[in-house]
Amino acid sequence: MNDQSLTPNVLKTDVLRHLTFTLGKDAAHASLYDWRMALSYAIRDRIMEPWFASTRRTWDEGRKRVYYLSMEFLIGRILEDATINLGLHDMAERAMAELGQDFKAIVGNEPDAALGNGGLGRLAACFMESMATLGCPAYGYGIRYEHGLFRQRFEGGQQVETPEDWLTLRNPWEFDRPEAAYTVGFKGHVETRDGRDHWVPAETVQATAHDTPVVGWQGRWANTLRLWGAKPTTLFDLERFNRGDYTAAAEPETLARTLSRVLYPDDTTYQGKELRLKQEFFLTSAALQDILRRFKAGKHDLRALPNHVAIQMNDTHPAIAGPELIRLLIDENGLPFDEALPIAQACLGYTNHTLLPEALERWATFTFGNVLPRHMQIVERIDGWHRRSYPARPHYVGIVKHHEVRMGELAFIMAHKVNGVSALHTDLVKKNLFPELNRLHPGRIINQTNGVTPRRWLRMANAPLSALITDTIGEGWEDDLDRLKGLEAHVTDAAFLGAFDAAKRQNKVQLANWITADCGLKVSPDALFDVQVKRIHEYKRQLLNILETIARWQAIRANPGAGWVPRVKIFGGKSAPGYAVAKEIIHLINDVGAVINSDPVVGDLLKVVYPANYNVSMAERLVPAADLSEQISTAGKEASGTGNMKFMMNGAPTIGTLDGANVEILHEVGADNFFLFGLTAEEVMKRREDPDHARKAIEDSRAMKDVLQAIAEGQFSPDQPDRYHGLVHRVWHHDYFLVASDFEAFRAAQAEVDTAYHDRSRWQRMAALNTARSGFFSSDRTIRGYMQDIWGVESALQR
Ligand code: T68
Repeated sequence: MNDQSLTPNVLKTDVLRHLTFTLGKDAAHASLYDWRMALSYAIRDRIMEPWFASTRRTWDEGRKRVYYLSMEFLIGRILEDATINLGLHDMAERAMAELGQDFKAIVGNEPDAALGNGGLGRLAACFMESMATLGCPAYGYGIRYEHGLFRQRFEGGQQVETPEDWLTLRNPWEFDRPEAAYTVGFKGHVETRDGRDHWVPAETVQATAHDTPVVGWQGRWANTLRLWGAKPTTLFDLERFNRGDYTAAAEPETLARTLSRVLYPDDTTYQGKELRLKQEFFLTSAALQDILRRFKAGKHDLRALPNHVAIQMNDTHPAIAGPELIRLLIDENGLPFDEALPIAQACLGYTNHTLLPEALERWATFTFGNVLPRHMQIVERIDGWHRRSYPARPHYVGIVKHHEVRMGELAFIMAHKVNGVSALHTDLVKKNLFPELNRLHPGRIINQTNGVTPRRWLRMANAPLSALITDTIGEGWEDDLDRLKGLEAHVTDAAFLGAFDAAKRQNKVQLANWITADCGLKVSPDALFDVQVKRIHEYKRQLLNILETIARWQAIRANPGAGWVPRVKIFGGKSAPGYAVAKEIIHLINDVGAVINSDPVVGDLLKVVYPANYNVSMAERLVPAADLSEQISTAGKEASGTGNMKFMMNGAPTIGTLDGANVEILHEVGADNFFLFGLTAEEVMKRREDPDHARKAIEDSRAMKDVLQAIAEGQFSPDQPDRYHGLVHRVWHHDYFLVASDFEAFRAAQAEVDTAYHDRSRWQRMAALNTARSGFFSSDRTIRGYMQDIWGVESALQR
């Protein structure tokens, strides 16, 4: 839907009009922020037509809608992405240039919307974009956190967190909807009146909607991301205020504000905090009330709900949706439990993102029953119903056991489909996580391998490569990514490979300049850029990577003239603030970097870079410039990974284990174009049975011993030689993630990388084949799978 009436002159006029009348600024005194706001409003205006048209068509055609419930949406910046999807990029660039402004600087002025921790939140954002591109009528429901994920700084090499404040400046993308407000209750008690149960909450807050339009490729369709902010239900206790009790007078406001104040920064551990449970219920209850209000406006019988509504629970965080929907149906709409239950099940789907036991939500029945007394009753009823209806074997645990409510089991039982996020992960969900439920409900667990949006992660982030792709295979690959296969015919063409390499080099030069500006470090774009960016976690094994870096440093020092391939080791990522071991690993990476980067013996042969505050925008710089993608988790631990797909699309071969979606990447790209190493998930389990596995592996590896020795001696912490004694001890004695056992295999794979990189045309061919074979990992493919297999929703667009 390219807006034909729009010319650079019209756009310029729009920008100036917004500058004057929306922002009240004279162009002569406008700051970069002002120009960014004015351009954002001008671009936003162009989303209105497809947005309204999409809503109208969904109503008129009585279409089923998808409701994606997620505690996290890691959107990043919006302006450039919206501009590209509307087909207005070149025009905007020109219009701004004619106004004397630099488009790149303007889009770079936008703060990231960092309403997520990592993969799970970013997946939700990619899904929103793909649903809009595919014309899948959908709402995303989340929380409008005042503070997204914390900002990371390094002090003396250690992570320091400061609050993130994306909302201190105005957010041009959201529309406040004070009229769309719902009351959400907590605590209190349950009363029985006329034979029916009623929850009488002791505390209430108002959830108010803030809508952001999400426009798909070529502006053909737009959906809504509706984020809830919390407001007090009673503004202010005037009586208490007049008595001089100012703090108590403001109590309702305090409760409300804390609810949507801050995103919990733990990505894979679960803390059992009451406020988190309240946030989860706040999101879920507001969303379900909104869904039922919209459904009833269509005047349908509630029994038809599943024909119009598909609700997806992004992990168990919104798993209270099961009991809350039943509560709304029976307590507020008079349906009997036996009718409400199958209606709720037919609407609900549940996506599992992790097998890590420490990440599985389990609320103490005390906390759960205290915050949500009515839901506690309903959960017990669901559990009882399930135990009676599906006779399980003795090891079955159920939903409520040992004074805990198990949210995974609850989500499973309340959903008609449960999905894993990669083939391997789904297999393990069946075998290890829910074996008994899988037996009782065969066919309920299905796979939907993750994907990423090629609009943001290729077209927008990598302009040079995108231009080459279009030159080579023509237009239209952005929403039909399998067409990248067409590049394969060109990988024997030296001119094409040269152009592919030139695009990569252009990105590397840009990144090198940014690294100099951001970290004060010079790196050579001729070096191999070896990138590991993701949350810092033991299972992701940044430790393995830095240990190999130390081994490489030692080997270079021992023989500097051995024809080394120069490397830049790039790390990025945040640790959960309370995760001590992850923080120690961050400290070690920075300490090692300080020593290596100032070692004149290695010079350009090895550099270690760790820019602070990794986020979506930083990923957009790093991914297109990477030569090598590090995906080295302990097999069986990474549910899927999505960074791995972004690197592949951008022509970076993977060095990786057989974990998560790496398995499928390997399958697509072929073993010649992937550096595979390490124990398999099965071997990992076996290996752990040997209590001596780490010691044996270390004794078998001269390099590993030397590395641990250097760390233990304090070579990287001369000011505090015993700094890493605990860490070294853990590798020897509690190496749960098998760093020692995989170390030599990793080193060998890295040596193969060097060999392959030496051979320029071989490397270029590998890189190009990674892009050419990445079509499967478009989130469009993933969303088509959800639409067909889970939601039963059809596209409103005909292609
Ligand atoms: C990630 N999970 C998986 N969790 O680790 C990753 N958890 O393998 C997968 O690719 C991705 O999900 C998408 O499926 C997460 O990112 C969280 O961020 C998280 C947040 C809060 C609580 C628990």
